[in-house]
Amino acid sequence: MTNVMKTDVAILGAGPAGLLLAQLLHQAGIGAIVVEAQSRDHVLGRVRAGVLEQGTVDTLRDAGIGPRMDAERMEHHGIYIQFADQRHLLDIPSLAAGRTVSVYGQQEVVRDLIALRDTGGPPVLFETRAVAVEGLTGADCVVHLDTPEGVARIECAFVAGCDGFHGLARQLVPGDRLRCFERNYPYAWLGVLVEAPPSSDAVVYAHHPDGFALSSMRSPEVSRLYLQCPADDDIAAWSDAKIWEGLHRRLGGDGRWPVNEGPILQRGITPLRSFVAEPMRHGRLFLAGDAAHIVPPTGAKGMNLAVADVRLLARALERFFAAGNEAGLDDYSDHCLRRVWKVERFSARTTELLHVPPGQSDFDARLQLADLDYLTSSPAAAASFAENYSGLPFD
Ligand code: RFL
Ligand code: PHB
Repeated sequence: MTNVMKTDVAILGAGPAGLLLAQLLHQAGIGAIVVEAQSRDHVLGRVRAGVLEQGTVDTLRDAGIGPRMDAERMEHHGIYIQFADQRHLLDIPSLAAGRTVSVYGQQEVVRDLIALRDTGGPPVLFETRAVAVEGLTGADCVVHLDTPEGVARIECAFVAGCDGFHGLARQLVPGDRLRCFERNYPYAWLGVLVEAPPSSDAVVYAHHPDGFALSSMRSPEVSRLYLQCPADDDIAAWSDAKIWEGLHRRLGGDGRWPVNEGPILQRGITPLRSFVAEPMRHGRLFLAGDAAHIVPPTGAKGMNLAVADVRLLARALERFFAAGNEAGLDDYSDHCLRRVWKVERFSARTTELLHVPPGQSDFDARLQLADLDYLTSSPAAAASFAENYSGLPFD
């Protein structure tokens, strides 16, 4: 017999977007069920984003994941921009009205949000894939599920599509209603998680003639490092020795800023992409996070954008369930997209500023150095960068 569940909001995906939405709805007394195609261990083990805007930290704290995040996050008062053999500090708080950014791994945010689910409120059904949805433009909808126990379904008033770039939700919007905007980049990031203390007290963004490199961290004992590599590169082509040689050369400044080596705990290649789907609503379906938009990771914005969407969606649903007021739901897509496009802009421009495209002309290489010089020497340029990096206002 088919298992039938009923709730107010079915949430597809237990990434940061889906898990945070579940918690915010729980706080507002709205029913929800989260379905996640992957296993719990898989979701907990994914190493991804690291930088949280102050608004994201505040939102997560209000959502109740504060204590461990506040004890373990590393609050940063700046970032380094390195190019032409010089390293420049951008003092983010002094440039952006006191706002800071924090380094706290996405997998820790996910772990904290799953831990909250284990103590009550909406359940997360792992290894449960949404395979179809009916009734999005009718009075109620039904989400059909594949579960380890067989097929099941959720009857609900709304569906939140928080199932990432490769999920089902965006495909539920009819082709003639959806417009997608996309850009692919001719390079990718090779990322390594390393058992070694961070090589610097702040995140370092390095432009080098061989390509971009980034030095970040996850804890006082674990570093996170990235190297620009060709878009079609194979991780098997990168021996440990080649990875370290690339990192020392691009980040090390001939020994002035040594890169700490250690065992490589995890490695992978991530393509870089900019993508926006419009609109972010179709009937009873609301898209949030990577399901609706992707940014290249250079600006450290992906998870922060997901949090911004979910804040708005939770507030709109709250107004609907408390007072039948649909204004927030009607405005959701336009409201999100105004901020999304500004963050797309910052992420694309920062990517172009720091990476070396294949076949770059000498003229473009000089322009890029002039851009970097302008950013690190003009207080106006630095303030504009810091305003975006520390996070544009939510509203
Ligand atoms: P997620 O995290 O992809 O979660 C979607 C979830 O949906 C599940 N799913 C389904 N579940 C049920 N039924 C279906 N049919 C389903 N289809 C899919 C998936 O299994 C998955 O668990 O999306 P969400 O929640 O929108 O979160 C987005 C963020 O994960 C992403 O934007 C960031 O990781 C991007 N990102 C960064 N963002 C930052 O804010 N700061 C950073 O410093 C930063 N660095 C990065 C990044 C992403 C990276 N990679 C690997 C893409 C660095 C990297 C290398
Ligand atoms: C990370 O720590 O993984 C990280 C930091 C800064 C970025 C992207 C990723 O821009």
